[in-house]
Parts: sequence; C-alpha cells; structure tokens
Amino acid sequence: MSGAARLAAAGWLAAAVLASAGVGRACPRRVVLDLDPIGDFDDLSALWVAAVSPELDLAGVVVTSGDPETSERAAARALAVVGRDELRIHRGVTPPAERPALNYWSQFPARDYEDFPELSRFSEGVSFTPDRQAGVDFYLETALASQAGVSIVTGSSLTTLAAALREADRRGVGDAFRAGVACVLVSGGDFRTAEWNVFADVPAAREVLASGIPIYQFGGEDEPKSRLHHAERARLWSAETPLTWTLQDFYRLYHAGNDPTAPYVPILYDVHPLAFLIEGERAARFEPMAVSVDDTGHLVRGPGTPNLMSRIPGSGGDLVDWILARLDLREPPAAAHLEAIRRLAASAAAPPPGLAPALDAASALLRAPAPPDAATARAKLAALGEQLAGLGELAPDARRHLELAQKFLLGDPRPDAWRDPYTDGYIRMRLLWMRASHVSKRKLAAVLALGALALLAVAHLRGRRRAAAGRVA
Ligand SMILES: [Ca+2]
Repeated sequence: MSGAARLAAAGWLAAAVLASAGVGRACPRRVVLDLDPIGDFDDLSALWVAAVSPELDLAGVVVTSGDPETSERAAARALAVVGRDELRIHRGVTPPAERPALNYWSQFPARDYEDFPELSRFSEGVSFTPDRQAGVDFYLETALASQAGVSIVTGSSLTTLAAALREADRRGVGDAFRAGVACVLVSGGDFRTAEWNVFADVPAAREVLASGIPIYQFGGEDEPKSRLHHAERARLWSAETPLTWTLQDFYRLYHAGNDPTAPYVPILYDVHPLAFLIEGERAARFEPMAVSVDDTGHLVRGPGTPNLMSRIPGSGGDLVDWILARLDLREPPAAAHLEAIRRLAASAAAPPPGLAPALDAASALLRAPAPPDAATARAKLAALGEQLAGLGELAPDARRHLELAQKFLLGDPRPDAWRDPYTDGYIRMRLLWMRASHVSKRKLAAVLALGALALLAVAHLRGRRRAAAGRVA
C-alpha cells in the first residue's frame, strides 16, 4: 500500500467512523470555497452564506470559471457588500473546452423561450485587481499549513482541485496535501443525468474521486431540491438589508435562468454543503459508495471499496428556511464592516486616538443581548463617523464600511423598491406568451386558418340544423 493509499484508508476510516457514529461533523469548519460565481445563481448564494456564518472560518475563495476575470469581479462585489473584502479571491484553472460527446441540454425539456441569464452583468463597474497567488498555489498553501485540516467546498467543476493534486505530487508533497484536505464537499454529480460540474471536466472528477480524500457528494439534478420561489424571495426582499438588495440585483439578472423546468426560480444547491458543515446530519445524511464517472459525465455506482459518501436523496429536508435565515442576517455583516474599519485604522500611519474607543462602543452594540434602540445606535455610529476623517486617504473606504454597517443594523429602505412579479401564475402566463411569440408566422397563419374553418363549419352546421327544425315545424 503506497503512502497515499494508507493515508487515504486512514482518512476514509476516520470519516466513516465519525459519520456512522452520527457525529456528522467530521469535516473542519475552516473552508475553501471553489466556485463559478456567474455560472448559476447558487454560487454567490453559497459565498454569501459562508461569508456571514460565524460558525465557518472562510480561508479564501477560488474561482473556477470559463470567464475568470468577470467571475472574480462578481465575487469581489459580493464580498464587499458583507464587509469581507479582506478575503482573497484566487484564480483557478479554466475548465477544458473539450467535453463529453453528449448533448448536455438534451437532458432537459425543450426550451422554447430565450430569456437567458445575464449574471455576468453583476460585475459591471466593479474594479478588482487579481490576486497574485493562483488558486492551485492557494490550495497547496492552505492545506499544507492547516493543522486541523481544511474543508473544500466545490460548486464548480473540479478542474482546479485536480490541478492542485497533480501539482502537490509534482512537488513531492502529495501525501501531506491529501492529509491537509480533510474533506471535499462536492455540489454536483448525478447517477441518472449528467450533472454540469462533473460533465464540464470528467477527467478532473475522476482524479478527485481517486484521490483517497474523504468526499461528500451532494447530488445534482435527479431530485427536487432547494429553490428560491416567489414567497421565499418576497421574505428576503422585505428584510431590506444591503445584502438582500444586492441579492435582488443579482436575481433580476437571472431572468428565466438555465433550467427550463423551473424558469425564474433559482436553485440553491451549492449552499447545501455549507449547511452540512454547520448543521451536520440535520442537513444531510450519506451512504458510502464505490463510484466512478462514465465518459458522458454520469456517476456510476459499482462494487468495490467505497471512495465517496453520497448524500441520501431527500435526507436533511428542505434547506430554504435555513438559507433564508442566513441571507437576512444583520449583526455578522455589520460586525464585519466594523472590523474592516479596525483593519484600516491599524494600517493608518497615525490613527486618531478617539477612533479605537468609538469603534469599541459601536462594536459593543452588536454584542448586546437585545438589539439596540435606533437612536442609541445612530448616536454611537455618528460618533465613530466623526473620527474617520483622521484616517486621511483611507477615510472614504472607512466611511463606506460605516455606511453599510449602519444599513445592516438599522435597515436600508430603498425608495424605488422593485416588485418581484414572478409568481407561479405570472410565470405560466409569461411562458405562454413567450412560446406564442416563438411560433412561426406560417404556423400562426395555419392555426388561424384552421380556426376560421372550424368557425365556418360550426356556423354551417347550425344553419342546417335551424333549416331542418323549420321544415319539421
Ligand atoms: Ca455552481
């Protein structure tokens, strides 16, 4: 047995024992998120949940995307709104252009409308300087430096993680890297359909599945899972925090989305692994399986030694309420913005002496057992604001953080609130309209002609019936 295999067996056994003991928390809460921020709605949702959840220690973000530059800017905008600008965003490896010889979209019902997502526009106007440390190097550094191990949550293809495995082997630290990655929690993979994150890079998925690292696989397309329906969105929009507004901006670019089975209703799949990290078996239960990947990107269950934990379909219930309760949190993002001011003050040449006590007084508001009354909170934040001018060229950035902290704490009403029209009834009508608008002119003429003929036939029959009745009388 090679060193890697021994490590893998030991790691696997530990995970299996913990899982079977019902602990469900075998995975460390230090997390690397590997996402495709503009690939679908749920990647940024996962980023936001991770960034505002006090239970998680987010080490950084890796972007694995076909459009890394735009994706990084989207992630930067998402982190800035919740005061987590200190988190670094590392460019991963772009998934290969070559994909299985399978028409991926043929797995879905025909899409007869063209209201496609424009999530890349979320990055418009956002400036971001790419981090010099690439995603692969960040993976290696984080896993090798971590005493207790790190959990990797992937919501994109496994391209960057597979490249990190290869790079670790090339540098002769493959075993240490595999030991440092305590868990890989994969949002994706499916047995009945080809799921995108596996489909987009089958060789990478095979490498990760063969790595010996404990893998938790969260399924893909073949069961109803968490979706953000109109009623749940309305709940979010009514929270009126800077995050829920930004989420609404993002949703308005989602349009009919990628999945023709549920237009205008975004998925929340990629958040599921985070819920498991925090809630354990309340969020998901697993069974060990020996799984391989076929040439079309389907997972295949086989005999042999299990190489992953596959989520039991339906286990853990509906996560939407849990996710909503994270996305409308107020105190953690407000505290993060105050921490950002503290960091700016620490980097200033000569911070004003009144700044630290004003920051402490404002931070104490958030630790109070009961929410502060608005007048007290406003006064403490105003006192902090007076100190910020002393930060010189850092002052505008500090003021931005203070303004957002206040909006999280005291509410952020928008005068031009958008009414979310996408109720179930509206979606049905809208689809009918879009389908009708795609009927060709020739088909439309044929339908109208048939209708006119039917009307003529009915009128003719009625006339004959009336004439017959007249003769009888
Ligand atoms: Ca994703």
